[in-house]
Amino acid sequence: MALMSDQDRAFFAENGYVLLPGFYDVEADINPILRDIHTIIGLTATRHGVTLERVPYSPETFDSGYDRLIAHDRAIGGEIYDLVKQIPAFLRLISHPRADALFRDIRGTDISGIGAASYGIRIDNPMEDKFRSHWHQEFLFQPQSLDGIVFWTPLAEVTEDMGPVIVLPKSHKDGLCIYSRGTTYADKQGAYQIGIHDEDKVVARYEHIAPLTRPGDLLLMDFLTIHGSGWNRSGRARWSVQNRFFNYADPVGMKVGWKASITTGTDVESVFPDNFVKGGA
Ligand SMILES: O=C(O)CCC(=O)C(=O)O
Ligand SMILES: [Fe+2]
Repeated sequence: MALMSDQDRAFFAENGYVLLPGFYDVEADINPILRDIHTIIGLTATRHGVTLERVPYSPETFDSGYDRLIAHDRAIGGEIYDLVKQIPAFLRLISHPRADALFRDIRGTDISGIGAASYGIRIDNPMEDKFRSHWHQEFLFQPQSLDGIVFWTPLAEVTEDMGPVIVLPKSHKDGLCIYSRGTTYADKQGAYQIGIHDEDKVVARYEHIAPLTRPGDLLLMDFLTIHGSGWNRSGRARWSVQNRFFNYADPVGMKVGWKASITTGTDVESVFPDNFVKGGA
């Protein structure tokens, strides 16, 4: 079976993103992750001595009790956030043979990579905007290869009010933006202080698209496509998987040395000195 139609391939090249409905096999690839998340929530509650009345596992109720657990103690949510990234079925998904083959095929390479700390499971809680990703291009924060691709896939159906990820079509064509630190996002922590310089003006140049997705669907985003989190105003956490492939054979990746995610301490201002406004202003 072809991994992607010619039409989707052309759409991705032109728009810098594409949605591939039903790319993964939900039963084989997604549900085992959900089952383990359900169990881990239960075990974490037990570890903290919290009694949770829970709906038994089903793909629709995999996070049953999670909302009450974080209402009791938000720090337990942080613990779960770290634990679910260690689920074997999740680690299988991020290096799924079909996903790897798709990346190699799109980029015409026979040597792909998965950057250190370049993958995870987002849990975007309702009304909690602190951990939203503001507008960015992946390559600045994951300096692995210029032609890298974000693979974004939901663990639960994403509805409009859950604040789907927002994509700016064709923004990849304008290259790596100029960024600044400590301006718009001066009140944020560490790497989150970095934002696109003159962000409002830049993002106003493009259309904004927020695709609705369901488990099994795969959203691809070019490493240069500007995107950001929506606002979750629903009553349920938005659970989603992010992983990324890069191309070792890309000359820009080779030049910068295929660096790990900024979250591991990569100093992106020294990797991209020409893409930062001097003096932070
Ligand atoms: O899911 C989101 O809100 C943001 C996702 C994102 O930035 C990414 O997958 O690279
Ligand atoms: Fe991103």
